[in-house]
Amino acid sequence: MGKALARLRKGYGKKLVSIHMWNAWLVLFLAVSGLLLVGGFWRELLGEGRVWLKWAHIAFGLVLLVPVIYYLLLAAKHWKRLKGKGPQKANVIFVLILLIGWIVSGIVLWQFRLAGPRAANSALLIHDLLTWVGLPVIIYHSITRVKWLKEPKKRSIVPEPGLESKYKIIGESQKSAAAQEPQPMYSRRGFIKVAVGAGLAVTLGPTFVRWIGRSLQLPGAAEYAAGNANALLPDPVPLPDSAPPIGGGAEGSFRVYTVTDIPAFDNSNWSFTIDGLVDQKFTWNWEEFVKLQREVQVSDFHCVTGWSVYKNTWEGLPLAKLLDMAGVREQATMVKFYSGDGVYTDSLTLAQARMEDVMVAVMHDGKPIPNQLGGPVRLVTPQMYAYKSVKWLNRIELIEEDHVGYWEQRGYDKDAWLPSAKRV
Ligand SMILES: Nc1nc2c(c(=O)[nH]1)N[C@H]1C(S)=C(S)[C@@H](COP(=O)(O)O)O[C@H]1N2
Ligand SMILES: [Mo]
Repeated sequence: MGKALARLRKGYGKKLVSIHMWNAWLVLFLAVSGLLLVGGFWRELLGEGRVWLKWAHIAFGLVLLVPVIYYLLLAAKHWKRLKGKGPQKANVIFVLILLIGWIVSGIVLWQFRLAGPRAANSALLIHDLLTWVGLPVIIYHSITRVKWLKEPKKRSIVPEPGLESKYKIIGESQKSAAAQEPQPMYSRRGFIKVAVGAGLAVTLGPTFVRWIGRSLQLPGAAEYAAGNANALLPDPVPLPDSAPPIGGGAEGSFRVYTVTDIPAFDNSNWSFTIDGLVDQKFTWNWEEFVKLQREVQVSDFHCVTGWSVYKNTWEGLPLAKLLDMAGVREQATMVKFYSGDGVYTDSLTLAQARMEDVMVAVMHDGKPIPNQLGGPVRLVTPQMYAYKSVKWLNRIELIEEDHVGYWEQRGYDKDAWLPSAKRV
């Protein structure tokens, strides 16, 4: 009877140790892959590999459910063992909230199409926030609790004596040394903990503060306008619907995305061309371009990574009107968009391009679009994710064959429709 119980308890301790180990490796992989995925620098460097990394991140994130569920099955028992150990209980709860929060928000981000933009938006914030809180804690935990710093009796996962040799936590020599003179061991541990904590605070602190700043108070319209490096004259004069904006002013903030340096334009280096399979090709300079008849629309703007800006009042040229001006030839099937950054492109089918809300936008909420946000002219495709919204748009080409855009070459879905879109 006693033996059976010992075997049972032995198996249980072993299980906890292996759950902890699997969990640690998974979280390490997820942290590294996650940081590579968000880093703008790595985005470009990874190229096509980014797609694989994203899928691996999602797949291993789902695998993380295994140790979590497995632990939850053993939790009642572990909980009894932690009786009286308040800090360790708090620790377990913290880790569970962290892991479950990561998994749930990760699933929403993975299934952003089903979840819709608002849910994806919150999930992104939660996923990031948990990373910012959780990662430093985990790094601290891994460094300060490495085996040689640990005294066996203080471990929260205590294998039975028989397992001690198998999951060796502290070498024999160290163990006896610790037993003989515990004082220096403590102070060294204490010192290392403080050092690691300070190191993390110094290295991660500033980035964290910047992230909070960016998430909670992204630059507003006024700040972007102040930083606008475009110098195009004359300023376009807003239509009555634009100023004040009939949408009441955009809600939310744009995150500046670019795959190149942010370009700036003036009258000497800016022009707008529509060419390819058209009856009449046009090239306008700025003075000519601002004279073309504009219209106003209010629409939401959704980035596929989860953030949105609602109720934008855009003023510009409906793409369908531009296409009609140029006269689309019979053979044309696709519309290709070029950015003045010289790198970014995307395309729409003719039917998509002719949707009434697809706009070559010149103004946002009654003001010229600043260069950080793609001004003087950007494409707006309210029913699709914003990677279709080519910034610094300066050329539209009618083509016969398909064109795979910048992010689509790098794995974004060719199908950029929002869940709510009326597909054409
Ligand atoms: N030229 C160019 N256009 C672009 C991008 C880019 O990197 N370069 N990013 C796209 C993506 S993924 C998004 S979400 C929006 C972001 O627009 P914003 O930078 O004005 O917020 O621009 C889209 N158009
Ligand atoms: Mo995006």
